[in-house]
Amino acid sequence: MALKMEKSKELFEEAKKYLVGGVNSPVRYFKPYPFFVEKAKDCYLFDVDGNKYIDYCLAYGPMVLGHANENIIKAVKEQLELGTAYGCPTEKEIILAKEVVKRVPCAEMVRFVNSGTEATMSAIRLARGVTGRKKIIKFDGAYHGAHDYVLVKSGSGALTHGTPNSPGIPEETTKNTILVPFNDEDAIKKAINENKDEIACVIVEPVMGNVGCILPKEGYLEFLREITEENDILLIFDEVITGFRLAKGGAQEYFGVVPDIATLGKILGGGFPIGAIVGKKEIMEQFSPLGAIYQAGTFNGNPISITAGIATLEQLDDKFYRETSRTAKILSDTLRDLVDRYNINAKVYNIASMFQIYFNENEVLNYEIAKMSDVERFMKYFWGLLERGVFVPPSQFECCFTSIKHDDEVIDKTIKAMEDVFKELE
Ligand code: HOZ
Repeated sequence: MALKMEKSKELFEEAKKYLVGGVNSPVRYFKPYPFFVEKAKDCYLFDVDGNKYIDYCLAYGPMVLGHANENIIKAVKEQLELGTAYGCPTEKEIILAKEVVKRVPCAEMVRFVNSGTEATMSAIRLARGVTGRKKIIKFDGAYHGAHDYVLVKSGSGALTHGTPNSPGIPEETTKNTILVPFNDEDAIKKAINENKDEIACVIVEPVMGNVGCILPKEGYLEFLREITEENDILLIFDEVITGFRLAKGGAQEYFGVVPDIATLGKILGGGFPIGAIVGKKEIMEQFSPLGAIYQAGTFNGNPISITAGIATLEQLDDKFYRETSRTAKILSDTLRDLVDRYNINAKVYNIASMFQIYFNENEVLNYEIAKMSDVERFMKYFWGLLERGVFVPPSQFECCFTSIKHDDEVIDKTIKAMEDVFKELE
């Protein structure tokens, strides 16, 4: 290995004794061992062996302002002095909720939770409670967090580590989860026809960001909106990744398709744990204490995450969207050029600040096609970049992100690293 990683190796050996697989989330593990981070600033991660990496993983999405953002630090420090959890409401929750409602088209009301997983779990419960129906439709390869309703044919670490259907989930729990391929109108029509009046919701990542970066075909999200409306099925956009990223109002603003419910997370917490369920008033009011659908949590709306969220959204101006989209496009175009120049079987996808290369000869429209990618070649690309100081998520089935701190100098360094890596990719 060209990289000096002795200290990381030592820490990994120690970590394995106490932490399952040496990590606290499977996506963080890669062979032979991951680097251990000492600190992070702007678009850089610094590891315990003194290596510095340009970071395109960005903690799997939240750090769009870069690491250790000054305004967030200042706001959170002030809040720390005032207390970290009250179990009582605060004015700041109203401030952040108002910001969310102002930006996100479907959001008339908000419930803050602590992770994207909690958000999708509660959103599905809400949809089932409101409609009185049990079945849900989910897309093959979509990842909506690590809870039982949705951990079937799932993406992200579950796919990377070869367990898209997790043992430990009773089939009774997932027998009501109907799976269909993404971007396939006939498949979902068929599923709806075969389960008439039984489906509570369709849950979809408008851009599939947990199996790489799969874009919806033109008109596909509009089609989902129409077919769900026609069949009194609630449409849930899981915008944990796309929320506040594709546009101020997320994918629903970007594509002009407004769901009934949306789930948010990642960017919303500015690097602190958060999730949110948002939606139309008459739906959201079915949550307890107004309605009977129970949803609760000691740290829901905790003042630290809320403070960081306010300080984050304040900084997401037009320049932020313009710049993060511009840099992600430059890198995507670079990869496409390199694919052509070296005649590599690969496809590159990009939208706003998201991008990914698939080592795959086919257009990647869904999970089945994504799975045909050459993951060994991807890991060669990953290591080539890492050895040159560029960190992309260590899986073919994750997505890269740019932050506002990825300036032209950083992008040029990345391009140089990509060019060098492609020279070695056979
Ligand atoms: N959505 C993230 C990865 N695609 C989750 C990160 C994790 O599992 O740790």
